[in-house]
Amino acid sequence: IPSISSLYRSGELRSSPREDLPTPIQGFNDKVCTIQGDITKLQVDAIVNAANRGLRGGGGVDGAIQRAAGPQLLKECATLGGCETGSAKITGAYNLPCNKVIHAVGPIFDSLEKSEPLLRSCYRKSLSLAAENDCKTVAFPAISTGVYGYPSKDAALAAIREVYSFLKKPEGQKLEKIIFCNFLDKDVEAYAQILPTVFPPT
Ligand code: AR6
Repeated sequence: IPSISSLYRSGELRSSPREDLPTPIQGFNDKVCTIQGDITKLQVDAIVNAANRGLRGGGGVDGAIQRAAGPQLLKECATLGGCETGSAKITGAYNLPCNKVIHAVGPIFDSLEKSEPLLRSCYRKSLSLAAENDCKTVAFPAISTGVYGYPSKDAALAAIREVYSFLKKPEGQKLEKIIFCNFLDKDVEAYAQILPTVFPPT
């Protein structure tokens, strides 16, 4: 497994190396996993949607979630008054097999300096909403890595770090399983490379 610092040196990762690298910890790795496929099929407590600020539906994973949930989801979204970039809101799941949908608004990729705190914030808010609503199993797509243009490896590192910090907090103890549900090979590869550096296998 290449270390995070070797990924920085090779130029594969560009997130700020000044930030403290998480000390790899044993014991949390059974709480995170990755799968490749369609997030709308997952029977979990909550799936996270990569939404837009208007919460008005769209393409990509948002389109897939809206289609599978049925028109009532968009109706509920329309009552929420939108959502800031870096934040998240929760709704019912209607015809989806999960119980709740958490609509997170990731940043349109700009510089890492501007985009990384916003991407991390939408993972943090989503995890808080899950914990507050008793959602113990939560699945995330690779937020912002589609039309919003965030580089996959940088996005994976931001997501994994935020999950790591959240699981260490008291409110994170309620969560039982975080599933990174990737669709494209580039994101599958990014997670395969980075997840074991933060959550090493026992
Ligand atoms: N299951 C899991 N992941 C998926 C699925 C699926 N069914 N379909 C696509 N992905 P994107 P963004 C992956 O573009 O970049 C929408 O129009 C996809 O391969 O859906 O955050 C919204 O309304 C990619 O890795 O979201 C916003 O306007 C990831 O989901 C805007 O796009 C996210 O890609 C948000 O852009």
